[in-house]
Amino acid sequence: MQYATELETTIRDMVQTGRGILAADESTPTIAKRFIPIKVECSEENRRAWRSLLVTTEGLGEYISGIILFEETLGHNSDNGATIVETARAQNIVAGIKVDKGTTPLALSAGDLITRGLDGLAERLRSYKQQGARFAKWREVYAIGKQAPSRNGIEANAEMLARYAAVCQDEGLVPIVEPEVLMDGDHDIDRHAEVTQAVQHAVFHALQRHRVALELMILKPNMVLPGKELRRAKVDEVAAATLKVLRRTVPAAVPSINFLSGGQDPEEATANLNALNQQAPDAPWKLSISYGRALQQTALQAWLGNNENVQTAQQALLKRARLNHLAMLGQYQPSQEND
Ligand code: 5MM
Repeated sequence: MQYATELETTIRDMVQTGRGILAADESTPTIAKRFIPIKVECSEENRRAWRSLLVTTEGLGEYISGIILFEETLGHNSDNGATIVETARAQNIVAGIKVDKGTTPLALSAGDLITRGLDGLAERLRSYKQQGARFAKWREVYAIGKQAPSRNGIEANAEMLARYAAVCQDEGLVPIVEPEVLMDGDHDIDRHAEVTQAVQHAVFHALQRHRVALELMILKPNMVLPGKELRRAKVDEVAAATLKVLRRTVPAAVPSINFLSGGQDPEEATANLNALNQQAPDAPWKLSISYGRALQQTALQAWLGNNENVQTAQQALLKRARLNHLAMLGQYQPSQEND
């Protein structure tokens, strides 16, 4: 592989004990949704200001090793005048880029989605790399229904993730592979486990078929949870169900599993990660984060689009990053929320 050394360096910089990834790659419609509750207009300047606030948080690099950005942000400067990418780098945070172009229904496969964006991907990656991106991220989404996802949906999505990952490694960017089985609905935890297992199984088959080097990628999966409409499961139950699926499907060659938060409350996402690390201190992979909402939510609520609130919002972000750092070490306690 042409860029093996470069990929190894990026993995080494990103996969570190006690540090995780901040997902700040919301597309414009998604960040607009995040701004609605705080009544902030989704203008380009507000999006820039928000991402600037995140990367200029002093001390963030102690707990965060990577940040996923949206395409537009690669061209933005932070408030200190440097690019967002350079500002992250100054904190020892590697910048990466979401390269998928969102989901669309999978034709003739009711209930299944498929993600777009493979056409021209290699050319786009070359240009993102010139702008400082060292890793990429692609998400496939699986909604649970009576018949969904179908076998066809699972295979088609796995193929997309593997083709994307192969192109990334061929261009020297570490791929984050994100198959997200949604927690929307009233399915129980066993059904979520069953689907997550089938999805991961197919993803790793496809990755091997496409010769993706498992040592040079990061997996970003969902935790195994009951549907949102049911009661919240106990942390030990979530950790046990999640580990069972991961042990059955994820080869030990994968260096790190960085969970998405998927709509969990920030405290719930931290507590579940902590239980995972407590139950599997000797897991072959790091068990870390690539949280979006669970890292940003409290900071957004503190910011409210007001410059005067920047420092308070940064403290809120730093607090969540620090508590998740403790959870990566299995040392988090809910009482630390009050520190
Ligand atoms: C599942 O979403 C990813 C992780 O975020 P959460 O921890 O909030 O679940 C996130 O990286 C997502 O892929 C991006 O926000 C992009 O989402 P859209 O919907 O804009 O493609």
